[in-house]
Amino acid sequence: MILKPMLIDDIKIKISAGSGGKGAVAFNTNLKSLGPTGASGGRGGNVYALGVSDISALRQFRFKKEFEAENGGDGRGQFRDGRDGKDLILKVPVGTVAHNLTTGDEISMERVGEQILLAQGGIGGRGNFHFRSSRNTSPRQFQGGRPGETFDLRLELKLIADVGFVGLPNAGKSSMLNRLTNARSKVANYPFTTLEPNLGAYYELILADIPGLIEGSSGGRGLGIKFLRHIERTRILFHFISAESPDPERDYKTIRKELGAYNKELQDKPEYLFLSKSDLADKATLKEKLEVLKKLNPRAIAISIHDPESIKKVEKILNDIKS
Ligand SMILES: Nc1nc2c(ncn2[C@@H]2O[C@H](COP(=O)(O)OP(=O)(O)OP(=O)(O)O)[C@@H](O)[C@H]2O)c(=O)[nH]1
Ligand SMILES: [Mg+2]
Repeated sequence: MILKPMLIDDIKIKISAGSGGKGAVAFNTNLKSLGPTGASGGRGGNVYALGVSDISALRQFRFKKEFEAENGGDGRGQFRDGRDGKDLILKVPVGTVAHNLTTGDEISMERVGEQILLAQGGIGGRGNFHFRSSRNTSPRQFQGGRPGETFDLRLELKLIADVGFVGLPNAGKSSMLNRLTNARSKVANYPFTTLEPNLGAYYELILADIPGLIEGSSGGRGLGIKFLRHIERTRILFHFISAESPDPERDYKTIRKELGAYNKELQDKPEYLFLSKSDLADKATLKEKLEVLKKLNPRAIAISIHDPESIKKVEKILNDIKS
């Protein structure tokens, strides 16, 4: 068995930008004049986040929790400014929301390659050269460097997918993801097979399969609330209800309720309803259950991974979404 490490999607770290270097106090000694030559300190390094496509990139923060950019160098004599501190660039997956826990500010990483400033380095202090004036030709003043910004940062990954798969456990979500894309989501005949979200690409559409939801998920039951965040930003929901279910309407309402309890907006997303594993029900029962679902959502269709015609229907829906 291949053990897949757990997806890290919510983690807290502390970041500190570098402090500025202090200004120097120095005088010109080799020339006749005793003019000030103390230069300024360098700027402290900034801390940036860089968007990457690897959704497991937050794993680097699992054990190491404190990250600091370099301090600026101190100013020196002979007008030599201190060097700037090196910036620190943290790679985070696209879809990460970074919450500054001190100010409450939040920023969202939307694109691969995008670089966002998280913490600003402190400016360097001025050396005595900058304090010279006609009245004070030999100043001894200088400034210390300013401290860099430092704060606790919560990094929360909310996958950015076009379509989110939702439903009770064992409804066939992962099977359909695998059928439609080249994903290898684990499939098995027991609830909670999927323990973390899986992504698959259908042409340019990203499909996200999340662990099964149950009554109380939004309050933390089962695999709980933890995964609902991953469908918050999907455009469209595919809702799977097994044709084996004794009461499809109840299943539907259970899931809808959990979605709404987590975030009302989830209930407003366009939803396609699928009566899944249709090959497992006899014709009459299937018809009856599909009628029930059609009353809830006129777009409901019956599907099965063993029925190529129904796969085509799902692909047609995806093609329409795509265009
Ligand atoms: N006969 C039949 N079995 C199916 C179909 N789709 C899925 N299954 C089976 O149903 C079981 C559950 O499928 P999964 O794809 O793991 O279901 P899931 O909704 O991802 O389940 P969780 O990850 O637990 O939420 C597996 O044994 C699949 O082989 C189908 O269309 N027909
Ligand atoms: Mg699954």
